[in-house]
Amino acid sequence: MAYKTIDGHRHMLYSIPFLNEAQSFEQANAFYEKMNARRSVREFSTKAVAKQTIEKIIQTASTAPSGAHKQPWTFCAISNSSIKREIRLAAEKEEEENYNKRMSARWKEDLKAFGTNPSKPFLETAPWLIAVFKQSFAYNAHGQKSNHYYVNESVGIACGLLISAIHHAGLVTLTHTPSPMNFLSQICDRPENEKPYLLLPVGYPETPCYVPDIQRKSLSEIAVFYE
Ligand code: IYR
Repeated sequence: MAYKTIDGHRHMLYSIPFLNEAQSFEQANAFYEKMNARRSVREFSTKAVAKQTIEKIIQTASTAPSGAHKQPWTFCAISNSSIKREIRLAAEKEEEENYNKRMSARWKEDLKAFGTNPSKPFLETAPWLIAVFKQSFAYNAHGQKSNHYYVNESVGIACGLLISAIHHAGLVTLTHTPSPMNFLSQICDRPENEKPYLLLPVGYPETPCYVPDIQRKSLSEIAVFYE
């Protein structure tokens, strides 16, 4: 029996390939090794990335679980150079304000290891920018307002999958949050139920490419086991 009905709604039979303990550890370890090699990158090559690759990466992000399966996200993928330039100029304008006025001395001190500053050339050099929008609510086919739930959690999870998919495709990205980023709503012409969430340049790393020499926390620093 492939289906059963619960409260009038169809549920379908589901299974995943069984992995024994050794196979499961092997896969867990291999994926860790893969993901541990991911780094946030700020130096992008101008080398093109095929639109179909970006499409698949976005489809992967949209496999994320979401509150009541509302999938409260919109991914705007931009390769158009004049739109990228417009985004760069607007982001740099906000970042100038941030670095010179809004950010505390301690915050700027915390960022020194990353060598960041208001200049964001990667917003033009990267072949693609993905602007992620969260949908606070939606309108259904009848024009009625439909609620969305756990929007930040849902879109955050989708962005995690997006970043993993980018890495898996041999590409790099940066979780960029120019702040405030309302300018993205205007430039991408998004409706009022959508708010900008993250801006991710996507492409190949520049060669050579340098990243900060930083360490990840150890397992004992991040996990507590209750056995
Ligand atoms: N948005 C600024 C500042 C910045 C803030 C944090 I927290 C970072 O981890 C990195 C940068 C910028 O993009 O430069």
